[in-house]
Amino acid sequence: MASDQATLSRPVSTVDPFSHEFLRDPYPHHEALREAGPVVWLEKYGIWTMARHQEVRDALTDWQTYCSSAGVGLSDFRKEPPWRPPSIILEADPPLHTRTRAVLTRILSPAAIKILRETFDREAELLIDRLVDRREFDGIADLAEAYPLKVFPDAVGLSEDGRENLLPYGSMVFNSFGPRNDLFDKATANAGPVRDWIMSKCSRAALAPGRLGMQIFDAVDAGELTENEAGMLVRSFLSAGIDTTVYGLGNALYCFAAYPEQWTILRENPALIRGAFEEVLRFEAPVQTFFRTTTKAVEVSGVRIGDGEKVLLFLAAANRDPRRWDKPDTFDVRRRATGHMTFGTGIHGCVGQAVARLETEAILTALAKRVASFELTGEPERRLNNTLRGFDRIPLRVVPV
Ligand code: OVV
Repeated sequence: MASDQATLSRPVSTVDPFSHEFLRDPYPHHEALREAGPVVWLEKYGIWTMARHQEVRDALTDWQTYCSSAGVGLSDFRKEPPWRPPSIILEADPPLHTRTRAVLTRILSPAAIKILRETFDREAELLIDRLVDRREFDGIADLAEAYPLKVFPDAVGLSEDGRENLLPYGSMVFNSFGPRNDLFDKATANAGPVRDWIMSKCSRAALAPGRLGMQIFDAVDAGELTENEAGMLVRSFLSAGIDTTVYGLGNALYCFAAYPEQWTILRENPALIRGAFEEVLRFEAPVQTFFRTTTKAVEVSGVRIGDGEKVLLFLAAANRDPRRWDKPDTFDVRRRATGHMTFGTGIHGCVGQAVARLETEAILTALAKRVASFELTGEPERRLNNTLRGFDRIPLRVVPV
């Protein structure tokens, strides 16, 4: 069994995808992993990885073979205890996933998003007006963090107090998908109080009536969820709904500061804003990776993967696979970028993606009205994370229209 020919000829890499060096500049490593083969053995962790578009997409679509219930990080929930009770949507398979997903799909439906738009647009305009009046600001703290931290918790129905716990919790969640390295240790150093605060906000009593959070509890009254499950789905909102959009907005600002001609194209034709956000997600994916675990032995392009093995899916590498994309390393807002893997695909494809688009379109639309160009007043500083790619600081000056 172990001396199987395909296993002996498997492509191998010694790279550590969670080292600082890799995370700082992943793109040469992505290329090496794509070129090494359709599926590559990572010696350092004893796991498989896929970095080509076709294989990543196929794995995400085949949830029967590539399951989520053993965790979507490196840690195998069948072998070691999870650091928190597993998410009942992200870290679940059908039939549990089907039931919880149906509730969030309804709460985040196009009709529900439409109701949020007016407030999200108004808050974006207020914030951008203030920042343009200031001229100079930090693109991360003052914009990419400030906006989602206002509009999303408001939409969920969270009270104002303690919202400073949301970013530390997100950092914990997304670093925990990687190995127990220095980034994980740093993010979880103050885990107790942050986790306690999060859980205290997940109860019916903590949520404002009528908002997204309480709508989850309405599903309890309708017999779709237990009270405990509803709290766990509110936790999913607070886990997945902030850092992802913070990193996405930050990466958008970075792209338009780095490629000013692309901002000019966008300003001259705001109809391109929707597609431009997809291109940001393709080009600088805020979510770089997720794992799956095999439920049976499977052959992928001539390589045998055994049962119960971890597979690291490189969403961000799929997004720049030259087999799929023309000039993959060029940031081009006119490109048809849909088909990128940043939101995933299949039954676990991002359920909140309409909220992410709503936030980004509101901000980019407000910026397009008031900002002729962005200038960096210093070097952007990266914030390293085992899953997310983005910045700690982007010192900006805007030139008003
Ligand atoms: C997509 C995502 C990321 C992080 C956490 C969760 C979901 C969750 O359901 O807790």
